[in-house]
Amino acid sequence: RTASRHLLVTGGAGFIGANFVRHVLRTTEDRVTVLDKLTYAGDLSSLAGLDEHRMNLVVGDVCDQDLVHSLVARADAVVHFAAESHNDNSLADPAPFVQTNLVGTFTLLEAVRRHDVRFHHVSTDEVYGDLELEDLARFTEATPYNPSSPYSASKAGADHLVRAWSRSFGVAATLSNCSNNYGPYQHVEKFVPRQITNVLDGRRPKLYGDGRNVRDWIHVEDHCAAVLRVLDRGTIGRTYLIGADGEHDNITVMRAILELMGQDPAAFDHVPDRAGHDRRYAIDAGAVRSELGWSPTHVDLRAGLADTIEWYREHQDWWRSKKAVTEDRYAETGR
Ligand code: NAD
Ligand code: TDX
Repeated sequence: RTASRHLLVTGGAGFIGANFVRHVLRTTEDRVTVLDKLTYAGDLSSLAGLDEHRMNLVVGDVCDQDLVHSLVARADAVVHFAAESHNDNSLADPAPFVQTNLVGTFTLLEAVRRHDVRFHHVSTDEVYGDLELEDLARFTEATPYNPSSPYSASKAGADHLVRAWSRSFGVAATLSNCSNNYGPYQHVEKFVPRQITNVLDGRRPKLYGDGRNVRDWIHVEDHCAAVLRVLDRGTIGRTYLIGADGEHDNITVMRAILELMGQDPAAFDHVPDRAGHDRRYAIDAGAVRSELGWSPTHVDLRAGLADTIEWYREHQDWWRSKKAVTEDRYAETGR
């Protein structure tokens, strides 16, 4: 690994991207340029307080070919987080998912091909579809793709583009598919921060369907450390699955949040289920553990949730302006 690199981080003002930029500045000598469109999901203040000599933000679109080419030409590596990321939004309006997730990834791939730049693509376990609750299987790098939602289909398509550009054009790419993240700077539309901020606001938390859907939770810091590990030591052309053995059903996570916040664990509403709602995700992260020597540090979900609750309590100025708009959007769909 070279001593100091210049990384281009797309989507660096979003949840995982901002945590990644902070992780890189804390643990390496690298410099970072963030390319972010600052959609409803991006927030300048998620990058506040960082060393201006090592991090700069370019506000722009990953689909903007000229801009992407000029930035990629000046980078040693690209880490691609930018995406439309929320399943519910993809059911309401899939268009930006196809545009950003597919055309955006294509635009970056053409640029790294032309300028011969290392590329890491950040993706999701949702490309594999879902597992049965009764099934003991977990997703591996060999699991066939079977996405359910417009979001996961657009991410699956993007993954296929990356693999094709790697194989056909020799682009120096790696991919990672991670399970559900939680932690600071996550938009209040997502499950964990939505319920925490509901409680802080005196609203009742909302559980979709029967709440037995299982997600495999990982703290965002552990995901960021794994992505950096793949960028540094991953084998070119390969896919790595990232997860922290954190399977829990939604109702269990809901009750834990309520208990940790001093509420009655039954004080939530049941709301109509999400269309096409995936039942269970579970990641076998054996390769990233054994081959790359990564392991998660936040292994206790309750402790991680307690820290996250504390963060949202202390950073009301960060989420307050997003909350009303988000809940108005949910109200339109009865959720
Ligand atoms: P997020 O929605 O919080 O952030 C996305 C960021 O991308 C925002 O800052 C937004 O402004 C930016 N963006 C959107 N469209 C853009 C465009 N056209 N050009 C430039 N920037 C644009 O998402 P997140 O949860 O941080 O997810 C980041 C990545 O990680 C995504 O690729 C997602 O698929 C993947 N992922 C997320 C999770 C999870 O649990 N959140 C799990 C696995 C993988
Ligand atoms: O209010 C809610 N109530 C509820 O029961 C919300 C917002 C969600 N849910 C359920 C749906 C899911 O089973 O909680 C679970 C988690 O929901 P989300 O936070 O919307 O995440 P999910 O759909 O699982 O997708 C997430 O993980 C994989 C990210 O949003 C994706 O970007 C990532 O790829």
